[in-house]
Amino acid sequence: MEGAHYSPPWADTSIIGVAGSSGSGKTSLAHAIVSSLNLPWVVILSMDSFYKILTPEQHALAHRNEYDLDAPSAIDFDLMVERLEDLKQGRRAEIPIYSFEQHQRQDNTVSIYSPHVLILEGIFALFDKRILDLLDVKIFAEADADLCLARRILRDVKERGRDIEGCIKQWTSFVKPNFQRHVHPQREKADIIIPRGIDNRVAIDMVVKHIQLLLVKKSRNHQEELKRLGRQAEDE
Ligand code: UZR
Ligand code: MG
Repeated sequence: MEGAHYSPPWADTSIIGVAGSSGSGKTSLAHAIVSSLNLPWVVILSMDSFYKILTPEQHALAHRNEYDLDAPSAIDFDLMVERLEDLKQGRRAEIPIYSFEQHQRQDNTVSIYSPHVLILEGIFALFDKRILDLLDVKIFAEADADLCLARRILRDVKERGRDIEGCIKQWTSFVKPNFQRHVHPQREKADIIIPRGIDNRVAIDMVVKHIQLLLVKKSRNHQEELKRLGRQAEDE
């Protein structure tokens, strides 16, 4: 794509969805795509931002690892669709910030304004029909369950303030059954299934090439549209 002239079609953010099991390497994959894309205006949006606000009772359960945060019902899809539609149409979107230690949304938000590319990653990135319609590329990250569990334990203990017993309890009561019921079926919706996460350079390069092509096409259409509008203005 070298040498291709690129003028940003501001009102048409390209959205890439990355779904897959907890611990399958979605976040790392998203980072690998961003660094290979090497564009100035790419944003990773984690679906964690859209966990619903819990009631005090639900909150107490969550702290005992007894609240199901792995079911689609835990996610505020309406808010997510609203914010993604805003971004897709070039409007600024306020994104909630979520704390895993506290199991809740923070008071502050972060603003995202019309990136060229947005990578949406989360266990249910390919779940809601309205979101699927907004996605330009649909990816499912695949990894063996033992690997996912091992990664999840290490991460949750180190970064999310959990203990090993709690992690395993959550895995067997919520993560695994929900994976089988709701996460794995999203494979059917994917354009590409990526095994071995960031070790899979071929898959990452293919995704990156595809996104670059997409941007060039959008840029050309945008320039043609500008020319057409210019001619129309002259005729009037
Ligand atoms: P990834 N999650 C929490 O641990 N705490 C919360 O307050 C909200 C979500 C977990 C959720 C899910 N499960 O398995 C995981 N629980 O975040 C998804 N409990 O994030 O795909 O990065 O693993
Ligand atoms: Mg993650």
